[in-house]
Amino acid sequence: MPKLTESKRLLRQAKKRLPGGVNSPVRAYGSVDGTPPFVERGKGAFLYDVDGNEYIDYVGSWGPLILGHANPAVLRAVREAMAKGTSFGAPTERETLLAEAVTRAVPSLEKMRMVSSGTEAVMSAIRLARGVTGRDRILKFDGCYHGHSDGLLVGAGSGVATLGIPGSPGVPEAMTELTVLAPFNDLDAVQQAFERWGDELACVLLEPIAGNMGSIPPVDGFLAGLRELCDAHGALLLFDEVMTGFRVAHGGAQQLYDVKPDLTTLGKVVGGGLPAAVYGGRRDWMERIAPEGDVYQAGTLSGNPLAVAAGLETLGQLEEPGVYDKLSALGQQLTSGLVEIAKDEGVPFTAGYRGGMVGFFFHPGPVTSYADSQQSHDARFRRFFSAMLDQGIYLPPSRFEAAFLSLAHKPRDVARTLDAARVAMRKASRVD
Ligand code: HOZ
Repeated sequence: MPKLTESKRLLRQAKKRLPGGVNSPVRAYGSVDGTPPFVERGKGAFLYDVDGNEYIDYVGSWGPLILGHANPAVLRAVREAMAKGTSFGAPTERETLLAEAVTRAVPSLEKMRMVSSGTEAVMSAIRLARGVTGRDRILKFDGCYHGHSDGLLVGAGSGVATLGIPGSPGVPEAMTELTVLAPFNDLDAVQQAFERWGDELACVLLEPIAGNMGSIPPVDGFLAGLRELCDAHGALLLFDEVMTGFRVAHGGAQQLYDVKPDLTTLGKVVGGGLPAAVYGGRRDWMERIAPEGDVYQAGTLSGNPLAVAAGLETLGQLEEPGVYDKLSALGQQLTSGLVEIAKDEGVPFTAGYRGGMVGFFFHPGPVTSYADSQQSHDARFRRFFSAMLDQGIYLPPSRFEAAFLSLAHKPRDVARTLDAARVAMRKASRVD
């Protein structure tokens, strides 16, 4: 591991007041047996910790930082907004401008509501789906993660998968009884669920490219098949694009796979590194949201002017031509390089990317479900992760998280990462 003396001290101190010393579980490095570097600052593709170590960052604050750290124009926009006040709890023009930028990129969001986190966006979208259909059950997929609201902590990925928590105490069974679970990419299982619960299902909810059990794309026809089943049974199709929105393509996974959901949630990139998220969809359904309609949802910091300024500047930069080609080229360079190295070292391994979202598994592949992703070799991952960190490469500290590229990454950063991967893969190959 790199020298982390000060980080260790800060972690000890933090643990006295914060569970695990952190404010979100995976950050504690529990599953990689290490000390999380305490961050001092970030710039572009790089992170710097309090011990003076530099890292090429492939976490990007878990997705929002598609322009890299401390993008000068984003900082300027936030500073200018901040000078006028940090929160009003009253409408501002920029909220409409941000909504217009979202609709330009993702036309299925004809109307939307801004909230502060992905968790909030998904739980509100589900409320709307239940409100418009008059049905209570929802269907979600094993290993997909949609934030930490009660009814969604069933078969959840991300930290729940990382820590191997089967279900969380504090979540009453009554809250999860209405959640029907199906394996990701298994259309037959969804068909069966519809046969059993068809007229009770308000929505089918999924990350169209799963990103919280590693990164797993939909198999051919899966999303289109869900669309058909939802239409046939009067359920809404809800895409959680908190991770994939503005990340895998300008119009998200729904653009990439040409499948139009009824409702969509966005987060991460849409807030440009500040807390903002969105849920929205068909105009007439969104008009059921209060005050236009009867489905209630509200928030003091919703549409916060600093987050809106950061989001607006970020989405503006993402309208430039060639942006997603650039991210894809980096994704291609990184994943094909990793696969090549693993092959040289005789390590069963598979990797893939969509735009700036990257996934890799210590598994021969294909990986199409949570069950497959759980077979990814944990000890090899941990050895690889530590050896990469040692060499200044900052990867997500869990085999169940996606990695992210930014427009600040350069091909030479990826080349340096692959040099480090050669050493790390050799170490991973020695693990049984
Ligand atoms: N659940 C987040 C990743 N999928 C982690 C968020 C964080 O730790 O900041």
